[in-house]
Amino acid sequence: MPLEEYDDCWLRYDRIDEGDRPASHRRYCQHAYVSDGAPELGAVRDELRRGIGGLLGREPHLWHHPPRTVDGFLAIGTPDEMAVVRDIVAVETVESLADGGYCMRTGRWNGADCLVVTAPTDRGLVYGTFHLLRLLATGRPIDDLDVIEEPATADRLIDHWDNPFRKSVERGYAGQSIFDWELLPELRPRYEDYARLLASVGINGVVVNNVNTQLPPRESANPAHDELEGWRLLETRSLEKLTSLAGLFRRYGIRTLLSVNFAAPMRIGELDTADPLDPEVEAWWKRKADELYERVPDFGGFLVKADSEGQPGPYEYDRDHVDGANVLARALEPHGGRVWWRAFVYGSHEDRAVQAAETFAPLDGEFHDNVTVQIKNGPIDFQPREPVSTLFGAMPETNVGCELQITQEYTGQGVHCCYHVPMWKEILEFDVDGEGTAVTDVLGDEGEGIAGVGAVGDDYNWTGHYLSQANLYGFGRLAWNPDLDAETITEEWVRLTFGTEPAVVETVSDILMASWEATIKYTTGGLGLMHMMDNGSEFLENHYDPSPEEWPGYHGATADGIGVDRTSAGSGYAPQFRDPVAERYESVDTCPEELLLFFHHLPWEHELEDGTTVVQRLYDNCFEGVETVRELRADWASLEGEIDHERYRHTMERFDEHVEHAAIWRDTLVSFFYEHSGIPDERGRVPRAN
Ligand code: GCV
Repeated sequence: MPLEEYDDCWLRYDRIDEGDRPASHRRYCQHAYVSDGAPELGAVRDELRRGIGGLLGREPHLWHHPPRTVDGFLAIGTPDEMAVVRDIVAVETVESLADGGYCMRTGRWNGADCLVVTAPTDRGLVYGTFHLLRLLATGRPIDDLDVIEEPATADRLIDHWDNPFRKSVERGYAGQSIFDWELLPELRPRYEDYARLLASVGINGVVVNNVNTQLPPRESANPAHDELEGWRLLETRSLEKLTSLAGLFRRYGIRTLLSVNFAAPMRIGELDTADPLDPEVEAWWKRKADELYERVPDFGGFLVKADSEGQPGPYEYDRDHVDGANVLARALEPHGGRVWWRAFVYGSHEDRAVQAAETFAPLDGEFHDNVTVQIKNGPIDFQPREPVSTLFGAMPETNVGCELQITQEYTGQGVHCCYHVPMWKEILEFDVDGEGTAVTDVLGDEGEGIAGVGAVGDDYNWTGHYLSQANLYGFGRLAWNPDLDAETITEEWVRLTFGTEPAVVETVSDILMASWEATIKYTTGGLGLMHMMDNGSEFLENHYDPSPEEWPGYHGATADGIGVDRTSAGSGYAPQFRDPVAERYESVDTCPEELLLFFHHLPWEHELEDGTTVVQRLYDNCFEGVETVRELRADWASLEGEIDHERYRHTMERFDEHVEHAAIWRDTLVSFFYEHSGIPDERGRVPRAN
């Protein structure tokens, strides 16, 4: 009986029949010569055993020296460790690659065919190995390879919103946290498999605890939130636990980071202030950083939510975010650590959309080099669709990071199928200055990166919904290479997860690709409305059901129209963009329809480009969204017998609930639109009052 049971996700390595796979797989993969030394190379060997053993039915013979009598072998190592890789890939080519980059090339050496995987760093060898195994698992030939890969952005992080000691996960829909801080430093087998999943898609950092490190003083806080103790992870007695986890992640090239509490010098230390300009506070952070690095030499750094939703910050001392971030940065700097300082602030402006840029843009250029300002993709909060944050174009002199949400807080949580990759593509490709500078270009330098709010929990299937695993996979692949198109990532995930049968690949891919648009339609009506989810009586259980009446400030519905004026005549979000982007949003005529009501308050009968009125389009979209979900359910049903029963059945149950819940959304929204507008649906689908 295994210690723990859980799904293999996309690292299944199911045996492929000899006749169904290219001959090159066996030719190059029966013998492998892997250098040793670094912990990452142990991970490489283990993965080759698992992967090749599973896919080909026999583990490779692992050589310590290059085989002389074998024609066809795999060699994995850095150029300075292996003559064979130096002879097949020029050293300068390898050395020019960014950390994490790698080359894979076939060639001849000593009269034998061989395939080399090489990289300037051991972490790159891990990524190269996973890439090779991905080719094998998806049935691609490997006899003529010439691949050079490097990550588009330096840091690719998963931010866990896990509450240590409680084991709960804020906005987690897959059970409790996989991290057991009571048990640590003892390690669970699951941690290693988690590290493998992350490394296989190029993730190189994990923040292990929630940005909410203490109870925020909210009226609606529930008892589950009362004991948030993430701040305790900085205590000396917790560091042994962190050390053990960090050692495990290190083997897969992943650095460990912590969310810290800005008031730690008071909560953990004996100080009576956390004022960032107080010399004793400065000294406290330095001592703490030294202590941490003594145990975890490759510690990644701190993530901080300050002066946001009740978390402490520099404002209490009349200091600003620069003062706050820089004191931590100075402590981490000698050790190569980084501060990820979140720009998620709201509460002081009537329209929260404008606040982050008003607060942070004036501070551009003042943050230390080892500070990254971490910006949520949009100005509100991970809505099904919202415009891109203006901050990406407003801090040219600052390292910035983009925060995306993998977990589906506002997109159906653990029940709805909503694939985020097409949304992330739209965000990452957004042209911030109208001159072709995409969000990804802004994230390209050293010290910049992408963080995804994690989705995994202790459930058998990791993410609550089997299809949500695709969001974790897709996040990693896009963070590595934002130029990959959504279809490629999707097909790759489906083939790895459900096998290569064409009908299955096509059906599952189509379901995923259609799901986000459908979610937008029934949860917002499209046209740029958002945040019509319930606030709930239970803080952690909200944002699932529809409740548009609760949020007049977000949708702006009145008897005469709907939408919020965020132009220069309104709250001023549109003019925070750089021209010509600002101009495009400013005018009703040029604002893209999918964001129209985010930027403009318009009469219900305002005519859209095709002559449909606003209210009619909202009705139509709500109905269409639910119709699509019904079709997705039917498509999934067609897979019965084509995939294993457990995953078929579980996902089918989710679709049953998804269809029902999407219809509740539709009925609530169309009734709401009808009640405010008084205009009936011209197609006679009479809205039902709730
Ligand atoms: C971690 C939203 C979420 C909170 C989350 C917060 C944040 O408000 O609902 O659960 O807290 O964003 O990103 O800090």
